[in-house]
Amino acid sequence: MSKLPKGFLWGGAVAAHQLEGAWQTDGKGTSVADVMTAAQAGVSREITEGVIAGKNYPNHEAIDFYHHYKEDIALFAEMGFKCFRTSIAWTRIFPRGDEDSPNEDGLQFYDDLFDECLKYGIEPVVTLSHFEMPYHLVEEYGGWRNRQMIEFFTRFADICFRRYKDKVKYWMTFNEINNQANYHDDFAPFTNSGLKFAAGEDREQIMYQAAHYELVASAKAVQLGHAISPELQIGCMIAMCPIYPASCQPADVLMAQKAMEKRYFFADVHVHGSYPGYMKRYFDRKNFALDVTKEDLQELQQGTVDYIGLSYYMSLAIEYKNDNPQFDYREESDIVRNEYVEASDWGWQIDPEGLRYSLNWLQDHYHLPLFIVENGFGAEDEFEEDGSIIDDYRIDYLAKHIEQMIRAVDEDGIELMGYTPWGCIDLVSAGTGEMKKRYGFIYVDKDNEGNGTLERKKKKSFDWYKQVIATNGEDL
Ligand code: BGP
Repeated sequence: MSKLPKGFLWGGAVAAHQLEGAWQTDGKGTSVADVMTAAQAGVSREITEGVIAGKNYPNHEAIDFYHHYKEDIALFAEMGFKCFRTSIAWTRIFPRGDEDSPNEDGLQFYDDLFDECLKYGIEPVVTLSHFEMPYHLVEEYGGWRNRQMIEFFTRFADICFRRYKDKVKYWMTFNEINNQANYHDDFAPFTNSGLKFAAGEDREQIMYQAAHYELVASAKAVQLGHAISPELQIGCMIAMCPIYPASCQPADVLMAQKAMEKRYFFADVHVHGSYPGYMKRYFDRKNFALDVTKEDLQELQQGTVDYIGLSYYMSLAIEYKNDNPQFDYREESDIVRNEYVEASDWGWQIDPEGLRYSLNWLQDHYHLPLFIVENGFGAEDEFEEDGSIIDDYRIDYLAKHIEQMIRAVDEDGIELMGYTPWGCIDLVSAGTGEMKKRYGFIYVDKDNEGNGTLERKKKKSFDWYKQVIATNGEDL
């Protein structure tokens, strides 16, 4: 007897700009992801120093899902997917973002894509904004630092809900909305909110302002969607990365609690429709002059979400440093290595029990159904002599996480809608811009330099995941 409910939504997850390619096809406009060279986007870290320095983020072609989607969805169907999470590229629908009417060719592409999924009984699960927005809105309006974005986004959301309401039941508004809180890093605020910072600007204040406009836009979108069809399930999407105290010293425990508050208050606003007291105090203490109107607060109240989508890859640990009297979370200096868990080649700490902990934490705080819409292991795959890819490390990671997920449902009573591992087919890494950091059950022949035939090939994990789905998680 399976411990997961019947109808559990097994599937896989991707995002438009990381796999579609076809960046200028059928009237698509330029998005933030399309201009992410080191120089233009101000992107830091590996992207400036690494393999694609001086080039565009390799999403212009990516894995050309735009022209291969039928073949790819057939492979997902072969694995037994019940759902497929993707995003709609805003720039296919509104190429510049501020037009009055949408681009019909872009709308048609997603009609065809969703029809192809439904042909196999695969439910599309759709994120409206997954780390991209029309670049025109960044250049012309400053991205989400500008209140006008609310209007542009809700127009986009409205068109999508109306057009696809009979094909798509599960929606999410903003991918990993809380990740933009990493404002020290140029990458997260740029991809989430189209923010570029000038020297000397108060980045943190601008980020919270942008986040507020996004939260209001999300709440308005939820209301629009429900008015268009009460059948629609509209969720938020939170990057879940629990922060443990480095020790049981009370100051470490309090520090971890404060850090969790700063990272997850976004979910409070989405779910409860208001800002928690500790964030209001924080804004006051920092003297942030945020543009938050009475009408905004009403919108937040009226547009609370139906479920929480979450990504889970790793956990973190935090230590209290004596120079931080307010217990204000500073990821760059207070986060420490957790010696009890291992890490991937990219330093992501592997912690399957952290997934069970996260599901319990979220359920305790929000009392809403949960949906794991990302989880996975980025690794460099190598071919065996016979041309096969034996990705036991990926199977091991996923099996251990699925096991903890099942225990959360079975032993802890978590209400879980489904599980869609990230990058079910190899795609461009969001954080590093690399192709070599692969997550897929399906290998795609494309390298960091943009070379390759784009041929698709099943890895060992393909058959393994097929069996997991067929047994509803019994056979790991
Ligand atoms: C999440 C994003 C995805 C994705 C994933 C893996 O934060 O929602 O878009 O890419 O992380 O990250 P990376 O691609 O950096 O390995």
